[in-house]
Amino acid sequence: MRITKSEAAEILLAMDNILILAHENPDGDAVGSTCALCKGLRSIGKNAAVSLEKFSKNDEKLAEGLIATADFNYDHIIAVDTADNRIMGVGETSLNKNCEVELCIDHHISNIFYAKNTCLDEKAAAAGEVVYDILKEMNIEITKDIAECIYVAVATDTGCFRYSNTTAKTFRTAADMADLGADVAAINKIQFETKSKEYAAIEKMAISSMQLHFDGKCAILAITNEMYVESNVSDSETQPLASLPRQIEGVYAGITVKEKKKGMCRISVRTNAPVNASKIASYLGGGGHSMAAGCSFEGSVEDAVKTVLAYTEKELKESGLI
Ligand SMILES: [Mn+2]
Repeated sequence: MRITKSEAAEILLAMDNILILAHENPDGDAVGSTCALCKGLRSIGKNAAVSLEKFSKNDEKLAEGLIATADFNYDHIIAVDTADNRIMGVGETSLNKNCEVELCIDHHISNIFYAKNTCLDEKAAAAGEVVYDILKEMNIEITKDIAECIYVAVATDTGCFRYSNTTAKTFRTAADMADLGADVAAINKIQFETKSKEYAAIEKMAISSMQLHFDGKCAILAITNEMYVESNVSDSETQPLASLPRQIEGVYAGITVKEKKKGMCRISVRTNAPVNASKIASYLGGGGHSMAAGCSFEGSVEDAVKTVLAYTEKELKESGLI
């Protein structure tokens, strides 16, 4: 059932012993929004914890002390920033992806309504924005700690307020977080102005692998397993690679194929209007937003590239660009 933010607030107020999950490969929004919610719930005396799959060390400070231990007892499961339970990250728990989710808080237009209750605001730039609205409905005091989680969520999902999902409300949310004490300069430096040597090494290889197709309207990066080994980068650090191909002038579809392990690829699609990223990803069983989407692909990098290029060509044609 689709519910409003105030209904979500009521449901949360009635719950205790709460486990909070997010999608696999958790990004800044997934970590920031789950941790903000967890901290908010704990601040009013609820027993709550977060279970996440491996995330970037940039986000480690946000989750300090919140990760569910093996003996954490819960009565309710909440999922944040997760449009589809097939991409649910269950972390160290013994849960499976089909676990019964009582409440889903999300901003993906591709949400499949797998949860008992879904609070979806597809206009929100980040799940963190929705969590902020719900915490306010619950009259929870937003501490500096919570504000920093929400700021990370909103800043990372908008590429530091550069992507087209950024709205006036996103800026207002960010401004509120600054007012509430979030150290935005320090966070921006960590999130957007610092890269590890390992990441720098794979970025260099990724850029050399870039190819243009369809009259320069599509750029594609192929990151092989060998590149991961050579650079020694952790997978959770490689998320910024996805934004590189779309930065090329004239590109409408920027594709990144990452071979996480042999025969298993992750495809990220970033587009400029009118090309729809979610449509391209959905041909391969994935989804997301109109300008940022993703999917998995079983097969070699070469096959993944060939297949995603075919669907990209289809979408470029349907958009009247080629
Ligand atoms: Mn998000």
